[in-house]
Amino acid sequence: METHTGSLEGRSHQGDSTSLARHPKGTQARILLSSVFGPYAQDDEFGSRSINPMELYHNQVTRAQGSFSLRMFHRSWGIMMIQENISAPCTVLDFPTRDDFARELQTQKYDVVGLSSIIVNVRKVREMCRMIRELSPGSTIVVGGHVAAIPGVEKMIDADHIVKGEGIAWMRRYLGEDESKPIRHPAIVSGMRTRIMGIRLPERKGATAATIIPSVGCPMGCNFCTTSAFFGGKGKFVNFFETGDELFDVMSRMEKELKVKSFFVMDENFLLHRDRAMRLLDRMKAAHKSWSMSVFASANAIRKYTMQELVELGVSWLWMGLESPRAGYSKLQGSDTRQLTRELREHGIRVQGSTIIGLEHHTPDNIVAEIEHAVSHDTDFHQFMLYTPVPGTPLYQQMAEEGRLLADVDYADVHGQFKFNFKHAAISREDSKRFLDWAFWRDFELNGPSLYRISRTLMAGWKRYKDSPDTRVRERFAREMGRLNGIYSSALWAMERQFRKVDEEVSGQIHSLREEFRRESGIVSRIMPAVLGPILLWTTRREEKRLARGKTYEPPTILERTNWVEA
Ligand code: B12
Ligand code: SF4
Repeated sequence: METHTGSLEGRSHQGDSTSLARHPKGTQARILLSSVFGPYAQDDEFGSRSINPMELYHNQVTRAQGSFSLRMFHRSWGIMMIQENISAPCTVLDFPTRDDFARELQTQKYDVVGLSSIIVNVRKVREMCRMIRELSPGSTIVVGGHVAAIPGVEKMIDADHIVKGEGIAWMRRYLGEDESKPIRHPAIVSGMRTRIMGIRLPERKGATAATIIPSVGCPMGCNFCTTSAFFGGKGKFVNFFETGDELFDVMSRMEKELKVKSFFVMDENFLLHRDRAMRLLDRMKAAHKSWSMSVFASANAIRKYTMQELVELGVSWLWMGLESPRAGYSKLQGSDTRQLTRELREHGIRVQGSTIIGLEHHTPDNIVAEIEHAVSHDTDFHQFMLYTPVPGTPLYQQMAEEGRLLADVDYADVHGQFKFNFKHAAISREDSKRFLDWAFWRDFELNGPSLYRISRTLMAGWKRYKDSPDTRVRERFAREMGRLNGIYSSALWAMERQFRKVDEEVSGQIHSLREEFRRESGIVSRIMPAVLGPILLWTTRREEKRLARGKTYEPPTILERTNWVEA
């Protein structure tokens, strides 16, 4: 395993060199690993922001889509990975409230409390360190995750160790364990509490994909990319599973444990490692696995595969950067991303585009055209983010040297969904938010709800592959189509009616797709919309009203113990 860990010194009176640090109790030490406290979707003095909820889609992808927005939560996988790979008694506390956190510190005795955070939540980390000192003064405080990249963070929070980069190896070393032992992957259900159109979808075992984390970091090293920078930067990354064989074994284990056939592969650029992916495909073919996979990949990495290879691999959802071709990122080199997106969708691969607003060459005169270009990809989902120099990245370094970082911006607002944190040559801070908001709105107005778009892509895939000679491929599309039969065809019925208010033309397109569903699918899909459609229309409208009144959603608090013995 290639690792890149480093450290900043913690409290000066402790004064140890973190890379040499060892806990005296070794694997007997009792460990608490916690994410930062909620609630998240509100404005408060600890840096929570109502526009920054603990949700992926609603935060940065479908946030302008009102009641059609896809709502769900994801666990804190970093601390789950660490917990699974140490033999000390360990508790993971995910999404606690401050009271939950205080109670856990008071009712259990912990030798080590590890906090995981990203930069926006640094003030919560400061408060949690304060609480630990007060409520559990004997505990050693370890802080990890992206928050560690803030320059001078050791002066902002009262921690003993601040760990930059990969944390499993660090924690193993700290507890005196063999850090080169193979990584054991925890069983992770990728999402929870999914809501669409005002209803919470039932949670059946196996219905939600398993998350697989093959590696962290990305060797492409784009200048703004915080995950690439945090795990070593250009040319570097940390592989947890080097080979296709190892990945196949992990996925087979997850298939058994979680009863899943679909996987959310959390790797910044999964398709870049072609040998690993192709070996995985060989094993899948040999074992007749008709799995589906959601992956992140850059356009140049996708181009290394034929459509047939992608379909056989089971790639069913792809997250891809669509930065302006004028920005000159090497990951886009030689790609016509519009044509690529169209082609992928024709093969049933749902595309999530990601576009950066406020690149150096953007001006008030050209930004509208650039957004129109992005939106014209007609991807299934579209994420928009402000160009943001984030501590730890080459871009941050460059902006600091050029004196362009704005001094008075709170870290809680440096998340790419609010306003610039730097001086742009042509676009003002206020306008940055206006353009960003407009991009989300324009994508929704022109292309319709993402829920409709994914149904359309799936239909294209189904029509193309329903008679495929490859049984693995055929089975996968039948499975995915089967899932759409009931609830999605009813959702289309409700969407068609509700969207008439926004755009008649899109509503008409939804109607045509619904007709296609009627023709292509079974009896369920013909009858169900008549019953469930009106109910969904009612829940959709109820949800619109709730959202207008300021309704937000919070993840549940989760507590999990491993190797546990009561103290
Ligand atoms: C899943 C995810 C989420 C989930 C929730 C995660 C959670 N429960 O907190 C959701 C979707 C809700 C989310 C939301 C947001 N996210 Co997010 N998210 C991710 C994502 C895609 C995966 C994280 C992950 O699990 N990675 C894999 C694990 C293994 O890596 P890891 O978490 O970094 O953990 C390793 C090390 O950091 C370290 N470590 C971590 N914790 C600890 C603790 C200790 C004690 C130690 C020793 C070590 C350690 O060891 C781990 C193993 O090596 C990352 C991108 C990425 N590829 O990492 C972005 C990312 C973390 N998110 C990011 C951002 C900015 C956000 C948002 C602000 C949204 C936005 N506008 O972009 C919101 C914030 C919400 C909020 N209110 O806090 C940024 C963070 C930037 C930064 N430098 O701080 C990232 C890096 C994406 C990016 N490239 O910009 N996110
Ligand atoms: S290709 Fe994507 S993940 Fe890799 S460095 Fe660039 S932005 Fe980051």
